[in-house]
Amino acid sequence: MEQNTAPYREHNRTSLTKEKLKQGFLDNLYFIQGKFPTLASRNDYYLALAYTIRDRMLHRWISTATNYYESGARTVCYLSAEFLMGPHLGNNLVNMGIFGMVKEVVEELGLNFEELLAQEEEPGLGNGGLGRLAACFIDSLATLEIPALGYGIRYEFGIFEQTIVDGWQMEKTDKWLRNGNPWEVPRPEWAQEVRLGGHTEQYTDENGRLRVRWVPAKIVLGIPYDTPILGYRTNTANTLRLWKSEAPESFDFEVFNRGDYYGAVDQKVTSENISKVLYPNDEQLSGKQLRLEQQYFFVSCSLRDMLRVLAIQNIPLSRFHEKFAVQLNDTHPAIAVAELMRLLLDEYLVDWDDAWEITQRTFAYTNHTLLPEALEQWPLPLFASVLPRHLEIIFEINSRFLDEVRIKFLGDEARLARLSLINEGGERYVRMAHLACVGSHAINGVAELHSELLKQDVLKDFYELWPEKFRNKTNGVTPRRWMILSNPSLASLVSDRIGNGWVRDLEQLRQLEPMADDADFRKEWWDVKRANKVAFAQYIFKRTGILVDPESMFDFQVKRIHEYKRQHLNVLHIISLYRRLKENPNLEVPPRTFLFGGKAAPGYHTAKRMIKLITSVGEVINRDPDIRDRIKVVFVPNFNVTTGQKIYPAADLSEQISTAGKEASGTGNMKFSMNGALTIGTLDGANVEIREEVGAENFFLFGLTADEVYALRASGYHPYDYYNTNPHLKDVIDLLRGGSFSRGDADLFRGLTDGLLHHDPYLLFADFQSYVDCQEEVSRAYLDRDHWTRMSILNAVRSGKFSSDRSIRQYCEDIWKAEPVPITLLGQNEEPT
Ligand code: GL2
Repeated sequence: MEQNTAPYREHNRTSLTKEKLKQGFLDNLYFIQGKFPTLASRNDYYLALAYTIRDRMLHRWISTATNYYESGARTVCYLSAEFLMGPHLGNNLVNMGIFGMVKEVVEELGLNFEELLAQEEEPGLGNGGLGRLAACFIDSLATLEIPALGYGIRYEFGIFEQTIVDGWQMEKTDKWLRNGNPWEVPRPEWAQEVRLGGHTEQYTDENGRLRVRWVPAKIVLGIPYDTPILGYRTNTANTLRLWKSEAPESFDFEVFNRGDYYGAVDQKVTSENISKVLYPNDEQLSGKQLRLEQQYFFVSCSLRDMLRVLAIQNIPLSRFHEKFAVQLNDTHPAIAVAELMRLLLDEYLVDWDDAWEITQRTFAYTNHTLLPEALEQWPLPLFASVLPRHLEIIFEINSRFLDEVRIKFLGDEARLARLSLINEGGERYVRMAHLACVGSHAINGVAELHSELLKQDVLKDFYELWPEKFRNKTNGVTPRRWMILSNPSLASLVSDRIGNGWVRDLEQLRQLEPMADDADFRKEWWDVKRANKVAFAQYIFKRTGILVDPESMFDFQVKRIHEYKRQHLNVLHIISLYRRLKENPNLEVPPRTFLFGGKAAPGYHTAKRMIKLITSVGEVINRDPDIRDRIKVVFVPNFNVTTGQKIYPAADLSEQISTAGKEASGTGNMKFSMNGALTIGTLDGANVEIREEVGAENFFLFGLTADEVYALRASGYHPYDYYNTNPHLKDVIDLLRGGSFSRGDADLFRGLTDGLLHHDPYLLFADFQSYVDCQEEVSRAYLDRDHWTRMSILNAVRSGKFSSDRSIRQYCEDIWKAEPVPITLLGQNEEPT
């Protein structure tokens, strides 16, 4: 049906005048929420506003889909088990360029705009950096007008909500959908069937060829829920497509008709379980069957969805890899390699060699971690019980692959064992990283150092086999959410001087470099930071009851709680400073507020005790009258995207203190630097590149390098020797061991201190003195406000490299070969009627 779309432009639901926005808002309150103002709740108002904005996004969304359909453009598919989106409303307003106008509209209606923004439950469908990276990437893809889809799982429960009770972390389920989600549109007509379990059978087809049939034990339905993703001030609205699992009705009925009502109900429940909850483990494999089912579930739905699109666009199957560039965000979706092979071989009857060529040309793999405990492996029996056909295919891929290795490295049996897709040492496992490497044409790390270490260590054998597959793509973050939305005062200070071209081209910030020498500008810069700190101090008081002084240096470490990230090294320094202040009240150090935030995986007991350590040390210091508020320690509960938006703009100092060689990249480090915080950090992950960009003189460096860490371990590391020879360190550890921070309970932190004294796998003791010395340098620097502000300005204006737009441009050029497709809005050339 042909349709004139022009009338939609001046409609109550699409027009961007203030009057029409008001009318649209009131209409939505009435017709969607079924309320009038006296009865409406804050949530009703939020939803009415959200729908008013969504209405205005739909024209772009529909136009984008139409343009893509007509151009048949190459499409990037970003497969990720996590998308940590954060609240949509504010971001959509920023990207549409109507934030200010909508704020006015809402206020003219007598409502509190900030309250309505805060009403949105954030979709926390990710654990940390990896999931948030996916969110920044889809923002940049849309902004750069690249045809792209994000594919993932619509978890009913996202990352748990953290509360702190008696200093310990408590977890509450995240019921983010309970008040409705206005941003998603279900598309049941594009549901996909996913098979699980069962066995395989051989049969001979009509041409006499031996084929394999998979007879599954169960089938679940995947229902796509689509969310529009706007580019910044472009017409592009791409799609985030998240799959929800449901029981297929026909299946229910079969069991039901056999009279087994409870069996049918059971099946419904187990089917819905698949997308029920996000596993809250960060860089730790869970080994659970349900997790493998989740991975396969969303991968299978997504690949079938691509095949559906290919069919509608009449593109032959042999050109699958020309139509789609599929990125594997870590190994979570790596089963896609075997699934695409299975679809091509068993369902589309393509020959092995052709299928394999399509597969390899389709996929590219990003590795996100060097931690051995995070590399996914599935026990063979478990794998076989969930995906029997895929295991056969993986064996076949492996046998052909190992033949290739045998020829290249004649007689090198040890290498074959190391490279094999199957880990045969003892219990047998499928190695998902190996499957991803073999099935992809490109493999990348997420920061220069990380990509080098992959080549030298974790993926060394693959590098020696296929050096041409390896590259680096340093991470980035979106300046739309992490500057404009979260730090509007800083953004307008910048735009007042250089216009707003920097929002799409962050390198333009460098034009402000000379302003670092301008005293007036420095004053304005300081005032913005100061106001952000005042706002954050109020927030802290509300959330924790702790009063902090906005004059003090705000020193943040926010990220997942992990031993390798070394929050406890930060605590050791705090204790040593506390000790020195008690001994010498005249010590010349600026007042400092040490702020921590981050979640611990519920089963990671050491991490949970690290939280208790932070809160316990805080409890003692915060009420010690000798300290007179010169230092405070605060644990900010429930660190997530929303709290992050308040934190980065309020930071003076950013703690990036992981053991060198352990943090693949980090992205919080970039958000801090962009917002004018200085970094104290090791030469790890992207810190290395941040220091290169902002200048060594504007970065506080300490600690061993990755090479030194390696050498120290190789020569035998004895943490006890550091304890014995460094009286400051000994003092700190002895205070902890004596119960000074645990109300005399010498056992509370015994596990932590003994672990450090006898093992210290992350080398806290080796780096302790260097860290403490560097912190002294930080304190001295903060006393010189002018100089500090200068460094702060230079950090922000030299952070252009860390825009996710730069990362995405590089992925497009080097890996995806994807080009922008500018969108013409439908009806643009037609007269409104
Ligand atoms: C991580 C890395 O630990 C982190 O350093 C990196 O910045 C992000 C994004 O590339 O990926 N890997 C990982 O498994 N999680 C991360 O945050 N969860």
